[in-house]
Amino acid sequence: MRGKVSFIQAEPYAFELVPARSALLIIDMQRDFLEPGGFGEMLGNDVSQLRRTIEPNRRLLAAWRAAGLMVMHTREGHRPDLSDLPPSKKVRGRGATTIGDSGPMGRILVRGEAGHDIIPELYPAPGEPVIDKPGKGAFYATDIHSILQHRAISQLVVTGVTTEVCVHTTVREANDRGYDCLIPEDCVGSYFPEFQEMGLRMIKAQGGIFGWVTCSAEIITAIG
Ligand code: C5J
Repeated sequence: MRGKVSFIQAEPYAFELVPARSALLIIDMQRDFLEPGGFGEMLGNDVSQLRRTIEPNRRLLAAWRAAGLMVMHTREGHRPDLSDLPPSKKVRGRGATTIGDSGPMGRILVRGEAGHDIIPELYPAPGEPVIDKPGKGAFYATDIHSILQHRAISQLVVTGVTTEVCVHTTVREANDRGYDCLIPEDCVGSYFPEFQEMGLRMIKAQGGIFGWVTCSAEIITAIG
């Protein structure tokens, strides 16, 4: 038995949501990526491009929680001793300040530091698993797949930042492992508007090669 099915308007075609088999996966809504004065802004990025996703995510998260469905969060970051940081990632970008160095909100992308934590608006509730991932994808070097399998989850609503990096990598990893991924476009963000647009187009191209794209209001209506 699949349980109740809700049809959600999406591209390239309607998504058959089975709430009992679905998890909301919120990617890397961390202070260093989103907050003014954080690492993202220090690198010259326009954080307003990401901050516009906060309110839609907040509404979707509230509806998802009210429906009693599974929620998971991820954070990109590394151990304080940086032993899980590939040397290639440490030097990438040739910046003066890189991962592990002191930044505006503590050591950059290091677990336990203020900037590494999730923004207060979307803070995980007790019982919601938080996946600490050293890479861009949520499935690389984490236990997320086991956790989802134990809960018989086969569909993921994926939100968060950034669209073309950690959201995309996660959706591709999930797709290859057999999960159906639905992406509400107002709940994912990129510092670069052109990457936001192309990132979403890539997901739904060729009959939904990596997944489906919708908006959060459609999901909220379906689970209400
Ligand atoms: C994420 C990044 N979360 N852009 N990280 O997308 O480095």
